[in-house]
Amino acid sequence: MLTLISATPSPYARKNRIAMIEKGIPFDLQTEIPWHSATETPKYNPLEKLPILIFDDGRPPIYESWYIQEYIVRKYQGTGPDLMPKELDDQLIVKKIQVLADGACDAMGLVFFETARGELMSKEWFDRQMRKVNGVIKAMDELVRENKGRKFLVCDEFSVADIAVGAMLGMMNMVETKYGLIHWKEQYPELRKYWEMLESRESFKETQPVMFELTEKVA
Ligand SMILES: N[C@@H](CCC(=O)N[C@@H](CS)C(=O)NCC(=O)O)C(=O)O
Repeated sequence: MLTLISATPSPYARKNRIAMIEKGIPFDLQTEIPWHSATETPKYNPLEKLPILIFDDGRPPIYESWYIQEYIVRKYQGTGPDLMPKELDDQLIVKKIQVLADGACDAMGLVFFETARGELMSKEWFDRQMRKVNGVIKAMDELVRENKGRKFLVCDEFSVADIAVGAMLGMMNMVETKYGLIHWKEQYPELRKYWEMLESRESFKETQPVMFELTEKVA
């Protein structure tokens, strides 16, 4: 049996959870707060980050969400949907979309900890990260509009690119609802429609992000 170390708000772990649910791969979920001292993440990953996929047969654990997606897609080819187009050029487009979606999540993570610094918060740093977030959201909206009514981003087939963008927008929705830091849904109605279509899938419904409260000082 596989175990995924995950956190309830993590868009990264959500991607892996969605991919495994879509493919019908059974796994146990180990939910943690990676910022707290009780986390098991350093035991498995020197970067001390989740998601981490643990095997029960002695194989070393793997980490980094895009790498886990790669593992799921390649090792479970033939189990459930491919989640990856057949042609190399299309695969490379999928990976480029993943880079942007993950980068937006990284920038929003930095914003989150910057705002926690209170008076020490750097407005320049905050604005720089928000530019990245808004830039990626705009680029994703362009992609959806260029797609002209096709349901999914690459080859009109559901893939890990859609999972990455959906998880990223889910994070942005949570941030918008809880902190009001961004307002993308009114600005980009087409992107919103695409995101809502993704969120209506069972795998997305089962993995709704939920923010946790940090009780230990992190930054
Ligand atoms: N690039 C990594 C990012 C993972 C990441 O930032 N995870 C957060 C939780 S959402 C974490 O574990 N942070 C703990 C830390 O950075 O110390 C991935 O895609 O897996």
